[in-house]
Amino acid sequence: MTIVSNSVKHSAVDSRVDSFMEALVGQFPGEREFHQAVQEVVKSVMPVVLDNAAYLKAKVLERLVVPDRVISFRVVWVDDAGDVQVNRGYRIQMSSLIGPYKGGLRFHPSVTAGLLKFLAFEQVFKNSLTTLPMGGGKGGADFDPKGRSDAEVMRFCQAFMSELFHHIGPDIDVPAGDIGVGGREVGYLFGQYRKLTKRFNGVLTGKGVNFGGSQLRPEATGYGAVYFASEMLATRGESVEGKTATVSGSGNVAIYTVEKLNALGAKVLTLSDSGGTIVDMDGIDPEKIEWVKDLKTVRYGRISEYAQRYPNAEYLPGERPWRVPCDLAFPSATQNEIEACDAETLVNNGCYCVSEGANMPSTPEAVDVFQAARILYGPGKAANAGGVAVSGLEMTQNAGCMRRSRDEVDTQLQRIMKSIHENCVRYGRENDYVDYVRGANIAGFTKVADAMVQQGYI
Ligand code: NDP
Ligand code: 2IT
Repeated sequence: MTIVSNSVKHSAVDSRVDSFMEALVGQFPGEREFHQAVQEVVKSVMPVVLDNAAYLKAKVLERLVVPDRVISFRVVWVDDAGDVQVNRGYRIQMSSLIGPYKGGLRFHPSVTAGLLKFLAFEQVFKNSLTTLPMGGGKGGADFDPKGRSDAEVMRFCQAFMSELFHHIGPDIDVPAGDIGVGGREVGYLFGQYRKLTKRFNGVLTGKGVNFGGSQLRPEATGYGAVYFASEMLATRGESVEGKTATVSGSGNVAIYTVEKLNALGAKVLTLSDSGGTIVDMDGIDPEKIEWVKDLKTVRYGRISEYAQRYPNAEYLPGERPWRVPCDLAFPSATQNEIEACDAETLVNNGCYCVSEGANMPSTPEAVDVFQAARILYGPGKAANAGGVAVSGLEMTQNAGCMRRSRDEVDTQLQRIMKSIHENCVRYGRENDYVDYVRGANIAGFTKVADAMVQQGYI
């Protein structure tokens, strides 16, 4: 690959980015998060594209922003009161250039085709970074699991899969979990797929370990985000041991981020949900995080209950964790949860390493604050790739009818996070600073763009 030649001037690059984005916004109006995600990638890779005649001729950027297909469907189910409910379901099959479509399902009332397009687009580059052969996709529904009974969640999953099964398969498209979709939902989805198709295969990842799931898949995203932070800190001769950390969210990614931070000797001060933040200056220790795991995955409760269970902790309704001073921050809830003012507060209070467990949790203005302050900033598509990487291992495990031990998966996960970090440094180093955004985007993009050129105009 050729890195930017000096002949490509910055102003020329900027104007190409502007005209590309203008066309995109015109083509896909109103899809704000999708525009945001594309702009970040296009800013990073435009110099590489302008310097590569084959990429220009093949119109790689213009093709990468249009999904292979967008599947949209009605999901009809009956709630516990006997009322008929109607939801919108989607699967965005973004790119299968380097492998079957791969990416999670999100069940949340905010889900739209545009929101899923941003996630599917990010997934293409993230999956490419993992070094495993996976294309990119994302799906979900505007179903809100909050307050729903187990039986309602099961009926919804069955209704959702009754349409989705037409479009997926172990060598076609392999969904997994995301917000609102964890082990319970994947189990119900898999059961319905099996009933409809009579097939037992690796069509979904994040399955229970007793029916083909990989060891360590639930832990993988959170553990991976901490391994990525460790790699970033190592570039400054440091580690997470003895550091204070803030974590947002209290779902799958947040819980296992805290678990790994504790194991490596850090002290975690916060967790949150859409209702507010809990601050525990004594640290959310291993016993407390076990309690949170039970709260969130067995009782489906709210994080405010933590402050009742542990009275030394404080609950801050309606607040995010970012004004609590810390060394390390792990945004692990949702997109755009760190705005510029939050980023300034974090940096001013001494935070110097941000590892994103969530997808696109920092606004572009917040990223500018982190990078201007020269802190270690690991964007989601690199830092949270451990989850889909272990999903990729689960796919190979299912295809080969074999099983890996927990230690084997953990070793692979650490190796993959290290290799993602190395690639970010390789493509993102600028004198004594690593721009992990640029590094991740260029490393993820080149592999996919080369595959596109090599496969012809299709
Ligand atoms: P969960 O559903 O397990 O947990 C989500 C957490 O984030 C909950 O605490 C939830 O609070 C909070 N949250 C969700 N939406 C909002 C919102 N709009 N405002 C404030 N808080 C919110 O999801 P995951 O932990 O799996 O996912 C978290 C993030 O990590 C997402 O960005 C996801 O895309 C990303 N991710 C997940 C991977 C995985 O393997 N699961 C892999 C890579 C990235 P509440 O209960 O109040 O809604
Ligand atoms: O955003 C993500 O990478 C995920 N939700 C995990 C996707 C997967 O296929 O494991």
